[in-house]
Parts: sequence; C-alpha cells; structure tokens
Amino acid sequence: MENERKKTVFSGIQPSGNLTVGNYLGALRNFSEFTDKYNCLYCVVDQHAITVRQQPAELRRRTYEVLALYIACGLDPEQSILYVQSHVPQHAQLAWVLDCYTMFGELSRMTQFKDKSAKNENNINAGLFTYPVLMAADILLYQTDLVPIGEDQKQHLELTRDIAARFNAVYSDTFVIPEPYMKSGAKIYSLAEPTKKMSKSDQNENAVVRILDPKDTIIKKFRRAVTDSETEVRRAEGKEGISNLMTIYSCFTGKKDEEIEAEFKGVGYGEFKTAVGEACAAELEPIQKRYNEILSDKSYLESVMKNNAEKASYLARKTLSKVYRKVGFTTL
Ligand code: ATP
Ligand code: LTN
Repeated sequence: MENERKKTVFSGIQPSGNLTVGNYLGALRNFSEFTDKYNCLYCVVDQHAITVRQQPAELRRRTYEVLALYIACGLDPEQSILYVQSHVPQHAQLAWVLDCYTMFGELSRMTQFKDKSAKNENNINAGLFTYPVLMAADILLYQTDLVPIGEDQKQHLELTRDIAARFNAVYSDTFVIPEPYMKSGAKIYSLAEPTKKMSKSDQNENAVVRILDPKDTIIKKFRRAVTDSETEVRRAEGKEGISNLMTIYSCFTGKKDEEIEAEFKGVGYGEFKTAVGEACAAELEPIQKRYNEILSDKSYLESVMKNNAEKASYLARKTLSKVYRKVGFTTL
C-alpha cells in the first residue's frame, strides 16, 4: 500500500574488540538485506562498550574501524543511517526513563549479565547491570520494527518488548514493539571451546576468527579448531566442534548438512577444515580490501559520523519528546 509506514530496522555492534566471524554471520552480513525496503539504522554502540573497561585510544580507534567495516560490508551511508551511539544523546536520555520502568528482578535474570559478571569479577558495575535498558532505548527510540541480531541477544530483545509493552500499557501507545530477526548461523561457537559462543573479547586468539584476519591465519585457525576423536564429518551431539564448522561452512557456501557430509565422506577432518578456511577467506577478502581503503580516509569517516548522527538525532528527538511529555516532564 502506498501510504503504509515504511518499516524500520535497527541494530548495533560494540567497538569492544576486533570483529569475529560470529559477529559477521550472526549480525553484520544480514544488515544489507534490509536496506532497499526499510529505513535502516546501524549504530556503533560505544556507550555499551564501556560497561567493560576499555583503553580510551583503542575504543576511539575501534569506533572508526567498526564504522568502516559497516561500509565495507556493503552498507551505504547515504542510504542507511550509520552512526555512533555517543553522538546521539537521546539514547542515554531515554535509557534513564526506561530504567524506571525496568525491574531489578528482570535485569538479574539476564544471562549476559551473569556471564560478564563472572568474567569481570572486579568490575561488576551498574552499567553492566542496566546494559539491556540502554539497548532497549537504542531500539525503541526509532520505533524499530525489526532487529537483526545473533541468538545471544534474544533475551535482551524479549526484555525490550516487555519494557515497551509496559510503557504502552501505562501511557497509551508510544513505542512500536520490535521483532527479532535471526538466521541459521545466528550462533557461532568458539573454535577452542565449541560449547561457548565465539566472542570478540575472547583472550584466546585461537578461539576466534576475525573478519580482518589474513587468509593464512584464517586457515591456520580453522585447522587448529577443536574437534573430536572420530573422523566423520557429521552433525551430532558430542561433535560440537565439527557441528560448528559445518554451520560456518554452510553459511559461506549455502550448502546443506547432507551435501557437506557427502562432500567430505571418507576424507578426514584436515581437508574439511581447510575447505572451511578457504570458503571463509574467499568471502572476506573483498571486504578486507574495501575496508582498508575506507579506513585510510579518516575525514570521510568523520563526515559520515557527523551527517548520520544528525539524521539519527532528528528521529530520536521525536520519540524522546513524546516520552517526556507522557511521563509528565515540563517543557520549555
Ligand atoms: P563481546 O565479546 O565484547 O561481548 P560480542 O562478540 O558478543 O562482543 P557484540 O558487539 O556484543 O559482540 O555483538 C554484535 C552482534 O553480533 C550481535 O547482534 C550479536 O548477537 C552478534 N554475535 C556476537 N557473537 C556472535 C556469535 N558467536 N554468533 C552469532 N552472532 C554473534
Ligand atoms: N547488546 C548488543 C549490541 C547492541 C544492540 C543494540 C543490538 C546494543 N544495542 C540494539 C541490536 C539492537 C550485543 O551485545 N551484541
């Protein structure tokens, strides 16, 4: 229909480390699917990143890097709003209001909070606890319909929906209730411990393949991936390592499990692992090339940041002023 509202897609990635194949397959690769039909906003969520201690110079550098990677992966900053969270103050402003509509018990149940608290025992700060509320603010600020994310973020999205519904129930319709968008391959596991998710902040370099790793490193890391004592390439319980490699191979080649099993029947794991590495490196190579070109032009990236922060802020102000009015703040 002509006058039907064009739907909105929002997602974010933290500049908290060098992005992995998990981030790529679970999130980034899917972002460009929506750009023709939806209003898309893709944010570099630097405010989320400081819930874990960051080196200031590194955080700044990585913020540019994630933005450059968005563009290298095919997102056009003229078509989609690619911007940095801290440049749009309405995220933090809405987060404060939503904090007051989120329950302590709800946040206590978040598995990411439990995992990250265990990993950062000496810095279990309040921001780590309220992290999902800032994420809800990111999403709800733009009346988002669809949120492409990896499976690990599903619980946060459910909480976002609950917060939005609660607010709407008290103050009448204010927020669109967003839906998650997840694909197969929405959870890629660590190559060293294939029951844990692959995480960009993992200290063990052999556990993660980075989007920007050179081809020989990619192949070497896949060849070192932990598997099992059998020799058969097949998806099964107890074969988490091989199952994970099959997921990755399937994402890069489009092949189904049966085809993969047939392709590597009787050849052993070594050949399979090399093939996974080759397929991964082949898709990443052109992205790496574009990335290096884009990253070398800092003033271009700064102009993208500035223009898009203005566009995002224009949209964000509308929702925030509606929320402020509804809760009873005075206006000047
Ligand atoms: P960190 O290690 O700093 O917590 P992360 O690797 O989990 O970071 P995020 O910035 O939190 O990455 O996530 C960005 C996006 O990538 C999210 O949509 C998330 O769901 C997705 N993602 C992260 N890790 C994976 C994974 N292993 N498999 C699939 N998707 C993932
Ligand atoms: N919490 C997410 C990153 C994130 C996000 C968002 C994703 C912050 N805000 C809004 C989707 C929509 C993470 O840790 N992966």
